[in-house]
Amino acid sequence: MEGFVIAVDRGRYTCVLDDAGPRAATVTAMRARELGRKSVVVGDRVALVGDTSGAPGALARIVRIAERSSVLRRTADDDETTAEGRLERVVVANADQLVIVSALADPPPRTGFIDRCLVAAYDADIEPLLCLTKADLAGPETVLDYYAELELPYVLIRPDSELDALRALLAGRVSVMVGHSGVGKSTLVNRLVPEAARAVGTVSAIGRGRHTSTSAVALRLPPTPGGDEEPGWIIDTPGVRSFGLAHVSADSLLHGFPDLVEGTVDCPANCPHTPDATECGLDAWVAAGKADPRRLASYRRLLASRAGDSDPRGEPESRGEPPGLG
Ligand SMILES: Nc1nc2c(ncn2[C@@H]2O[C@H](COP(=O)(O)OP(=O)(O)OP(=O)(O)O)[C@@H](O)[C@H]2O)c(=O)[nH]1
Ligand SMILES: [Mg+2]
Repeated sequence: MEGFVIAVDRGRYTCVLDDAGPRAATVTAMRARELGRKSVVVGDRVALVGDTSGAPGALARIVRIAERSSVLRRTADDDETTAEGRLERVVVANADQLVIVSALADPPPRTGFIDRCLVAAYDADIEPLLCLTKADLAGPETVLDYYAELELPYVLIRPDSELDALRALLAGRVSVMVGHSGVGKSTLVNRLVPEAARAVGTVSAIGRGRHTSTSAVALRLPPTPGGDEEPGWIIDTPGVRSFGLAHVSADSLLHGFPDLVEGTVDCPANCPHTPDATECGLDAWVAAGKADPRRLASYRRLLASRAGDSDPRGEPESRGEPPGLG
């Protein structure tokens, strides 16, 4: 039987069988020995044998993982010469859309983090969507101004807002939400999928969430009125503090900055684009008003963090991660 992995918990994989209706029981499975060390993650399409009845206590086995159409990865650190930098986590497989969730306040938006997510999205060939939550608390102008040069689709969310625009963007696709803890990912999932009943947390006084969600879960979106195609899936993930990019080559980092790409056409061969690269075309590009100097600064912070020159997060955040992601 073919299935789709919707949750992973301590060696047990929750799967839905293809062609099973939305009300069908889920199948609990373990990995078969023949998978070797290959990890199974949420979003994987798998082949199952054994007891796939979904009855209480039934246990199936995952014997094969289908080739993945995309793999969203992050590392614990940016520097691949360190153990942390080599610790790579696959966040999800087969996502078509990365929903970068950022609150406009409480916790405040961090464009450095969003930039990292964009790099990861373009690198994995997953389309990005910026989802700005808590629009009832602050306006989106500063964030949108920063991305003005990019054709980055976005949605604004407030507690009472209609979700039609977001639903239309999610329809028929596998979308994964990423963002800091407390930005409202699970709150939004609960609004999109009322029976999801994902736990939501409170944001502490210093503006940091408490990592309410501890593992990734895929939820089937309700059918769109009149639509008879597969309505799509939304994957809620635990909040992350950082989005390490050690797995992305220095050249590929630039893909996360499409507004800067054209500024590098006159660079000498093998230009590192760093501030000390005197012939780098990016300084002139920004001086001519073709891109926002803050975007160039963000790109160069990422370049520097790979070399271990600065705080890999580029942001004043402490280390440490909640368990369970990836
Ligand atoms: N004012 C306001 N509060 C919101 C909004 N969306 C979510 N919240 C609140 O923000 C808090 C955190 O929401 P969660 O949905 O748990 O955040 P999360 O991103 O899932 O957090 P983790 O699971 O820890 O990663 C809750 O108290 C929500 O009620 C919003 O649009 N406006
Ligand atoms: Mg959550």
